[in-house]
Amino acid sequence: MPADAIKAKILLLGDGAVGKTSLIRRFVVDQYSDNYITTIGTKISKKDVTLGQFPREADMVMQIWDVLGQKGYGGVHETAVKGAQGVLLVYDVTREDTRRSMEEYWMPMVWRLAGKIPAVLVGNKSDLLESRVLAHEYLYYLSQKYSAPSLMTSAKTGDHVEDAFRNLGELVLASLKSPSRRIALVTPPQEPVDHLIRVADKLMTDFCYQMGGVETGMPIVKRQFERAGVDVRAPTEQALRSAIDLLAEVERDFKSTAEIGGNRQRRIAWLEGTDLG
Ligand code: G3D
Ligand code: MG
Repeated sequence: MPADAIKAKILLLGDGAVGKTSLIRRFVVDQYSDNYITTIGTKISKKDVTLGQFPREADMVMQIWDVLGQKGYGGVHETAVKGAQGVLLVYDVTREDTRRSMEEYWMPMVWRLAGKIPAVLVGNKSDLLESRVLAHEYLYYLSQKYSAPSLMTSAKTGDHVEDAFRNLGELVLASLKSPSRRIALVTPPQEPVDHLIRVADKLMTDFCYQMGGVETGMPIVKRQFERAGVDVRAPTEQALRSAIDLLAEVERDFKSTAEIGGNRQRRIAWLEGTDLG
């Protein structure tokens, strides 16, 4: 990629298990695996693409953010959505609830945090559909409703995966050429979030903040959460307590004893519900 390539932050959002991680794997390394590993926090990949038509092509470095699909992780999601230039909103064409939650949860979240940024709607797992007619009609309806392109993909066969990312790339390119003022929209209030999920969310965002960012912080959080046995879908108090201890252990390499003690105390206070800001 030439040095003047455009850099764009692209984000995938949608419920757990709709295929976000698989779509990124397919697009970035052209592979597919059946092993389902819940994404913890955020993972960032890069892919170079050439967009536009000859002779006016443009190079773009896509920084692709894979974000955990568990609802309630407001801090983690906010960090990911802020500053994003484009979003792939993904649902699973075989699970109606994931389409509803794309419309009722993920889209409003993007609008609230980043305004109306370029978006492409993706109905994934098309290989599992028996009749594609209805699914296509539905996709068309969504596309009209939100004035956004929509595609049916399969990360498994690779069908339309590249199209989805390139489509978004083109939209981002166009929006960078004629920037419009983006107004964050007011969206309906969300359901209250489980206390332990809020704590897990705060631990992730707090640690990443202390480490100077998601790229450095999140891989560490992920490792320690795994060691502590934290299930991000339903974290237990005990697992979070042990994650707090493990994070403190990591901090021993580069923080003062006083700082580590302070961090630990603050995190325990969140867990015990005495202070959740
Ligand atoms: P997520 O990152 O959105 O949570 P994943 O989703 O990419 O981890 O995928 C969740 C499950 O759906 C995985 O299967 C994965 O293999 C499967 N999957 C993803 N995309 C497709 C697709 O296009 N077609 C089919 N048939 N399956 C897909 P398991 O079985 O491990 O749950
Ligand atoms: Mg995932």
